[in-house]
Amino acid sequence: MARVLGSLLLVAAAGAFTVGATPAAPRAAPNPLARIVPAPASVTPGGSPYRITRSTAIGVDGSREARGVAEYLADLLRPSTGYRLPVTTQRHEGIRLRLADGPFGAEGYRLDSGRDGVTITAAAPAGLFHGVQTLRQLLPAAVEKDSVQPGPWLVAGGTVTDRPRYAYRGAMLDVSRHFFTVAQVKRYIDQLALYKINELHLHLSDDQGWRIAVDSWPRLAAYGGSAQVGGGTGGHYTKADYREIVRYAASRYLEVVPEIDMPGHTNAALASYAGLNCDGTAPPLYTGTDVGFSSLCVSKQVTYDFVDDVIRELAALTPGRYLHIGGDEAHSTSHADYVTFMDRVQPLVAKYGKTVIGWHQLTGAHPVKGALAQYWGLDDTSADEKAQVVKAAQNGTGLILSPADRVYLDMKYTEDTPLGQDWAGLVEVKRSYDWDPGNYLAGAPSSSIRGVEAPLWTETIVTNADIDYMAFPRLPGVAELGWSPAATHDWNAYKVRLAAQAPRWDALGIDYYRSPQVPWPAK
Ligand code: NGO
Repeated sequence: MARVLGSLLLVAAAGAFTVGATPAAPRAAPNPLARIVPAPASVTPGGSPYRITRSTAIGVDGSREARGVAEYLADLLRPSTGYRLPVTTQRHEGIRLRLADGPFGAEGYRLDSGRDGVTITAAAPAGLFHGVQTLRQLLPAAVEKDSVQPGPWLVAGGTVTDRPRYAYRGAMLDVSRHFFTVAQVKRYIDQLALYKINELHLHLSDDQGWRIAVDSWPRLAAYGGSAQVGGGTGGHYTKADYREIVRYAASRYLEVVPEIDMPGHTNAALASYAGLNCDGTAPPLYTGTDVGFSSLCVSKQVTYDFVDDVIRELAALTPGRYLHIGGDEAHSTSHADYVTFMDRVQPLVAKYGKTVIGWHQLTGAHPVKGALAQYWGLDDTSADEKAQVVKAAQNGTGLILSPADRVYLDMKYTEDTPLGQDWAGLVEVKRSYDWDPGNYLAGAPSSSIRGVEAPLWTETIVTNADIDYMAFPRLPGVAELGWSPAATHDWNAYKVRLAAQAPRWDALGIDYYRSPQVPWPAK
């Protein structure tokens, strides 16, 4: 009795719950509005919670997009609630998704929750989708399970008004060092969507493997894709596979950014076509993890015919705006050749209607107008190198920040981490979160900072469990750096919100690193 009273008091103290029509149901305080990751721009708790019940429907206006988001939400909620949750355009008690003019931008939303329902309002479908991710986190973690759970399914009362700090919030998966299937990529996409990440960068080629079918150069995938680190069988995406990844990502409001890394990191291509080599001799396939030993032949015309074909075919598969051309660690290309190569290749990206992204070494050449550079240096990268990047930013090059000693998800957490590398240092959860993209590169105009991206290089990463362990719990922190206003940044508050995500990961089957820096709930 004391316990029942205690929990009722707790619920009453949370200002959250009126004893309702079904007294037999277990009482629980709903997740507080202030527990969301990434932290919303503004949260005003208050009023009664909404309870999803057997009679809840999901109301939408007439648009196809709102209906699509509503169906996605219904698919999320049906297995664990066991409710029918029809999607309807009729007025109905329950959850409503509304597209309406308002100060929401391309991705923002407002979520209003009270006794009679939850309404998500946005100016664009992506905003509705992100609002749905917030609603998801307001529900108990058990909502993520794929079998019927007891509930109750309470959503705390109040209002969340939210929009992202940065338009570019990315995650990269290196599918070259180890190949990951379409199903594995989809699984990662679903994890990214939960944290409102909106860019999926796929590192599709490197020394160890070429992973995308190119009809005009079929040996790239057929032969160049047949290896991976450690000598496994590799693999590649057919065009249909790749379209399916793009379609699935789009259904989660992620844009796919394909990368063909050039002129270095090209052994898989050089092994597939002898003619691409300056000496006309194809090297063997490579299954090690060294970098910097390969280069396309800058002086041969066939190199540019090859790049033109690859970019044309890849651009045709890409509804997104960007095409990433790599450009890192071209240690086997002279500086003059590097500049010549980039001067010839960047216009090919524009020729096929796409915008260039390159690793930040591109700023040592002549980044074309509109190009973005992805910074992957360290806190202690030389002042000269940082100055080169900052100067490009001052001249209009946009920046995506991926500092390797902060957000490389392949870095070990501690010396004892079984997976990963440590060339950039050890990156515990606090270190990964505790920096500000807005003032990271002194002198870079704030308008040049387009966002952040967390790369997951896969020299040591093979399975879903490996991905989970390296991405969680660091990935949500990078997502928060990209989404949340700088004013919300506070490690001590963040670590509590982060800890509260753990039951959700358990329910989703995500196998995370239990960092001692985070006050995890007992298992
Ligand atoms: C570097 C290198 C990659 C490695 C990665 C491993 C960049 C941009 N180039 O990052 O080839 O896989 O480190 O951490």
